[in-house]
Amino acid sequence: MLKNKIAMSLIVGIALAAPLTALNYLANQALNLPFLPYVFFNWMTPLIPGPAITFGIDLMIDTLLLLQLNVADLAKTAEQGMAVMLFLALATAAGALAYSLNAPHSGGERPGTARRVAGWLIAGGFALFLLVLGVMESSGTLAVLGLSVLLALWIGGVSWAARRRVETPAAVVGGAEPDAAETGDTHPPASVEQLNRRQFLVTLGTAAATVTVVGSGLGLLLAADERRRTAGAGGSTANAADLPNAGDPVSPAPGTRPEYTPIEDHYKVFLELQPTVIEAEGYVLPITGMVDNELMLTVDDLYTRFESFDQYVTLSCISGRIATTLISTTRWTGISMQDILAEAGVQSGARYLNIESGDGFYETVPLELISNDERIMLCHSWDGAPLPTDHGFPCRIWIPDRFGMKQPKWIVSMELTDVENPGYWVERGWDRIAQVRATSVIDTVAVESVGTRDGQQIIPVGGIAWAGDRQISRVEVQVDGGEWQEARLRTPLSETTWVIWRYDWPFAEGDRTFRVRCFEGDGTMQIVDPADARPSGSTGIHSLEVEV
Ligand SMILES: Nc1nc2c(c(=O)[nH]1)N[C@H]1C(S)=C(S)[C@@H](COP(=O)(O)O)O[C@H]1N2
Ligand SMILES: [Mo]
Repeated sequence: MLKNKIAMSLIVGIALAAPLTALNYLANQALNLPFLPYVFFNWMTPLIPGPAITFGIDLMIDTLLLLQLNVADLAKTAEQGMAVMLFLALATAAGALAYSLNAPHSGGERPGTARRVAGWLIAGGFALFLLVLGVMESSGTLAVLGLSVLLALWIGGVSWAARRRVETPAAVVGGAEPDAAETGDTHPPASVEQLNRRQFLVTLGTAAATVTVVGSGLGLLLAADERRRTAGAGGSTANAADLPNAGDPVSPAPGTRPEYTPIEDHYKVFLELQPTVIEAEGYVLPITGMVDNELMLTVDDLYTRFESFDQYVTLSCISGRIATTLISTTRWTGISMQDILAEAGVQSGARYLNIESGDGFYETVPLELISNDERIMLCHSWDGAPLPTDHGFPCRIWIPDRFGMKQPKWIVSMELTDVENPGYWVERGWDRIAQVRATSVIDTVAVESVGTRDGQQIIPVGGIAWAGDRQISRVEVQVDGGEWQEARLRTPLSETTWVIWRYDWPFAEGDRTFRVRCFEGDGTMQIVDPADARPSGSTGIHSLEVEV
């Protein structure tokens, strides 16, 4: 009987949680209401200790790699899926508890007041908590009203389910029930009870399934439509012929990644489950604290008030493993942080620039770094167009030779201070400086592109090497543990971008293992001892086995 009751409670819980989630998703797509599973997840993740997050992320990446899936593409989707599952589990638990405290005992009598009150406190508390989280995310009238209605419907569902199970047996069985219980003759009420239970389950199941399928189906249609509309925008304007190294004699081996990443393929990393949207209208960037003149920069100011300049930039994520796909190259346009700070007038004693972002991310840049490096820029455009939303509209900072974690996107405020305020990921155990580590990767062993050179048949092998702003002086390739051979280097797009290398391998058939290593501008070899990404970025040699 107890098992029965637990099963019934769980069924009721999930039958209410699923339509709640589906309707919320539809309202999110149609009316821009906050999507509670994401809101909850975003609220929860900063509270989790750093090592636990890293463990979770590692587990996810391992799983994706094991399934041979593209980590850069799928990590966010997997995380979103987890957020929805977690929310479904929580809402099911809350609904099941509230229901079981309110539903009739096996004999049909109502539970005592204390139990019922506890049930309503759980349901009401859960709904109120979600409402508060939702309103913190978006406090518009529509959002408040919409979420209230959704959550009220959910509470109504719990109440309906509990009452139906109380009233129906009484109505059908009438006054006979106590007698039956007394004489121990439970047979007739039990079969009525069974019928009643079946009907209840059918009604509940049909209603839940219908709302869930229709709600999530419509929501997914709207989402697909939105993707189609936004996909048309943007697109790379860069033409290979316009790139600064056009005509370089070293051409990439076939299968090497594009030297200039199309914007739509640029890797993306952000804390929350969805990118932060900042509207241009009404946006101001306050630059405050230890300055003589506080500045309030509008989006227009970003484009026109200072002189803009271009830099080709390779950006990478510190959490990537050897040969990570979390690395890309494009053209950044922005204004020098030195110019901005000159206009603000830095007061003596100021030592740090604290930056805050629209998604709650934060970082600190030492002012000394800025005054020594005019390349540090407040970037407003990529590839000749305003920064895409996903990549930080309206502005983000660029700091040469640092991993992405030091470089906030969606900047909403800057404050000059004399106290260091460790950044978001620094506080979670990652490197305080996060200087780029030299890395080299084999993209291709182009077995389909056999050629001849000096009478010898060759197979082009190629890839990238990168060392932040420290440049690459040499790349070497090794086959099956033989001598290290020097590859040819293509002139990079800038001193801070990756270098495309190519090695024309005099081939010999068989299963071959290729390894690559690079040397920095001053001759320092990349670190070849393998190390995990955490805390300072992964090191080690990339190797690739190929059947030739
Ligand atoms: N506001 C904000 N800025 C951020 C992040 C973030 O989550 N929020 N992630 C950082 C990290 S870890 C990386 S690797 C880069 C990624 O930039 P991209 O998504 O444009 O490639 O942004 C950095 N700046
Ligand atoms: Mo990152």
